[in-house]
Amino acid sequence: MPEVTGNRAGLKPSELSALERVYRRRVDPRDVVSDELGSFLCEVSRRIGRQVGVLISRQGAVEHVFVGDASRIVLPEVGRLRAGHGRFRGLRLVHTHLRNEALSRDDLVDLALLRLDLVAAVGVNHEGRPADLWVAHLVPPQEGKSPWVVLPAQPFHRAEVDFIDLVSALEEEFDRVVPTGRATRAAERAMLVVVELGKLRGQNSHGRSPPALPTADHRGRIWEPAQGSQDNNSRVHELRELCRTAGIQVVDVAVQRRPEADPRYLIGRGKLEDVLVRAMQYDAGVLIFDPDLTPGQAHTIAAFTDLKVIDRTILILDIFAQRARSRDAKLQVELAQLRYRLPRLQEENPMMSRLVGGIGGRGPGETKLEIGRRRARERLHRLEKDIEETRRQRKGRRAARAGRGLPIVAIVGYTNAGKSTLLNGLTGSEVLVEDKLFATLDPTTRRLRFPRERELILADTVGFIRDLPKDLAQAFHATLEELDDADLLLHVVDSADPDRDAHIAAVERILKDLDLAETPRLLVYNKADRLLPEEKSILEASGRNLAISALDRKTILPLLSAMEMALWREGHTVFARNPERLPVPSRDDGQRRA
Ligand SMILES: Nc1nc2c(ncn2[C@@H]2O[C@H](COP(=O)(O)OP(=O)(O)OP(=O)(O)O)[C@@H](O)[C@H]2O)c(=O)[nH]1
Ligand SMILES: [Mg+2]
Repeated sequence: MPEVTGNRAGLKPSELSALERVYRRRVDPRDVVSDELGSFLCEVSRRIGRQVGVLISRQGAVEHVFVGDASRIVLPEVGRLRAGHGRFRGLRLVHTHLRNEALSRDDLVDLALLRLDLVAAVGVNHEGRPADLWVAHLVPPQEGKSPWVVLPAQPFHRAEVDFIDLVSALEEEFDRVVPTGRATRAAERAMLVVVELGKLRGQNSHGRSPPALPTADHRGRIWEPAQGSQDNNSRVHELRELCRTAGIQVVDVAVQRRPEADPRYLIGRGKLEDVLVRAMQYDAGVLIFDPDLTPGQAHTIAAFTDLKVIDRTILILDIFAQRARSRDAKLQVELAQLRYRLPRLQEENPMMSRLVGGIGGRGPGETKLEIGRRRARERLHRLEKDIEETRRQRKGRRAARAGRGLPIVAIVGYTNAGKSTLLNGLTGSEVLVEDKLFATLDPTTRRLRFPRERELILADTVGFIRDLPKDLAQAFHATLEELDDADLLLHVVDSADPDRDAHIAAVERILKDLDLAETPRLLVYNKADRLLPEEKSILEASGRNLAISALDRKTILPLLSAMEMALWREGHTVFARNPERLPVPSRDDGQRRA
């Protein structure tokens, strides 16, 4: 005989065995609950002064019997993991309410999160008999509408709810609104949770309020009136792009502003419940948070739900893991993943155990991520050693290259700005170009020959992103060290991106962190073909900006001259970082300089 669970403490053996016998009862599938069962539950509830609940299957069998206290009941663990198919769990909750009170918020949240067929409360009257029947069921998602419908209370013995009719009508309706036969699995369907902390409405990211009317500032930039959620929009947009790159379908976005993060859940608990309910409605299998979760938040949220819980950094790491091709890149990504995960690897961390495989849990190559703390630490040390080794090798290669005395020009910039396209355009190469974030992980270098036997080395680099995850920045430091040797940086900007200025600022910040603030650079406004002519002329007005289209070779010519000018000013090589390096022999000056 299955057990009665919940708040059993202090119940008499006779009361317990009466409750156990409930498992033998059957209910007509058409009834929400039979008269007999309803009456019995009320009677016992009254006697023990606690709520009593049952979960009933579609066939009318009692699957669980459990006990609460006078005003609440906690459902047994029925496994919140979504069943393979079908929208509802095939179980309904029927429980008693000792003061004949209406369904509580807890009841409704349980209904939604467990995807119950419906939830019903049988009110107990002062004689211990059924008073009213309170019923609620889920409805398909509709913007601005609550996810459930609470039916008006009906006197228990005259209640008219045909359970089978109701549930089949609901299933049909859900299928119409959110078809189950869609291409993506729940595991690839995500709900985004974006939280903006500590900012007041109308302030931009620097805490300054832009003027109320569109005005041009001293640099000719147009300030739009404050949009309020402008900053959020760009964050949501970027998170969506990351999802697209990772192959995740975004089904819904929740945005919350709050003065500070909730220490336990990042967003408040009530908001988290709302998010989970919506995720259920849209059949999402993944929650993605931005900003990143602390290890503690990740743990508590994951314990709250069976959805996969990840954050922006895990998502970026996941993309990197998918894209890493060379041994170097794979080592670096794995190191970054381990560094991020180690503090989150607690004993039985539900977040981690659920991360194994699939989105957020993909490692580069064959690596498994489900390792324990000790193994993780060992692996980390091993990786650090290996990376140090490859770093030495690279250093050797770089020294050899430097020995050849060619100036080095590195293409840097925000991800998807068109860096690889520009490398291809300049050198006629065919480096992978994609309209996705982080297409390039492995730096490519090419030689570029100018007339007059001038030659340089052009290096493509990994794209930057706002709030570049620290672990990732560290792991890629080795690759980015190549930038240390650069004589000139081409900072490529997607000029048609509405977040252009924020991207420029993010790149500048990262360059500064990498100690490259002093390296000469050319700001290259790419994708000018996507600009309106007047926008283009505003950009070019300063005279120093280059507006090009990397796809169109003839627009690149001025950039070539600018590079030549910067490196061989007046026919002399100007080596920014390594003035001691051997110069390029060139016919017109004939002499060698030291
Ligand atoms: N319209 C237009 N599209 C461009 C231009 N340059 C690049 N693109 C497109 O922008 C997308 C990204 O180009 P990539 O060269 O891969 O960009 P990237 O900066 O190397 O990106 P990551 O390596 O991912 O950081 C591709 O779809 C390109 O075709 C341009 O001048 N005009
Ligand atoms: Mg690239």
